[in-house]
Amino acid sequence: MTSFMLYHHPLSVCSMKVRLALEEKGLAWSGRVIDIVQKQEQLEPWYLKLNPKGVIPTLEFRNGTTKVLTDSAHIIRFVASLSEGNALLPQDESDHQLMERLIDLADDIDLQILSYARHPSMEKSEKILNARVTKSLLMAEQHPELRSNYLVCAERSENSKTFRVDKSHIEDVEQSALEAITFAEKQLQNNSFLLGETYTLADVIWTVVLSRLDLLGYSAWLDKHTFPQLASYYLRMQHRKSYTLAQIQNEWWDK
Ligand SMILES: N[C@@H](CCC(=O)N[C@@H](CS)C(=O)NCC(=O)O)C(=O)O
Repeated sequence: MTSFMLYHHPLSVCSMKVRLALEEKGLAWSGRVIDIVQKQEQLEPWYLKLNPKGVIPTLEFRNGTTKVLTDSAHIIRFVASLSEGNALLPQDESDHQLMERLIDLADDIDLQILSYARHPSMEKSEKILNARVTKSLLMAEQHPELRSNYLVCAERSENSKTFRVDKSHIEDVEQSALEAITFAEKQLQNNSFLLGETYTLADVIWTVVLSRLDLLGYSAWLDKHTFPQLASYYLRMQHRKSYTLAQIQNEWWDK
């Protein structure tokens, strides 16, 4: 029998992408919450053995043998490729290529750095990043076999601290997000979904991206006068049952 175990966090945008893919596919799954806010459980050695980068989400797919998948964009493509459940992939090859492009565009928006840059409390979010650096360095000493992984984790959080206050870096991220959004807006012209009249994996990832941009206060990008197609699409996506089931939550962590 097939089963799915997702290591995730309710408020993590990467986790939301996978939860929404699982719900839209109509698959039953179980989850284990990894506390990336207070306890920094993503840095526990047992978890690093599953996900060497020390990030969520991770999906364990059990089907006689166990397959461990990391990286949300990779996981959602895997989920969509399964024969069981609802179809989330287009039939046509040119539609498939367009879907891949839309997924890449959404995945390339660095929502993490925008989230750190726009967190309501710079102090509290800095505390989280500092806790990650401290724990990574401590674990690197205590677990020499995982030292190189822990050093990468420490560097990632250090980089986040630097880039989130780097105005020109944030402007570059915002500019590429805006280009992606402009592309999605054109795609929605006369279409119910990003690829036409059928819901696909591109809609999964874009729904989560729009929801995070909404939380981050990019209201001009979700405004019906600026991007009318996208604004009404976002409203429609929020009304899907999967949006609630997958807990696509517009909430800040540790305000
Ligand atoms: N490209 C990866 C990024 C994963 C990622 O950065 N996850 C965040 C949560 S959304 C995380 O685990 N952060 C904890 C940390 O950086 O220590 C994916 O999409 O899965």
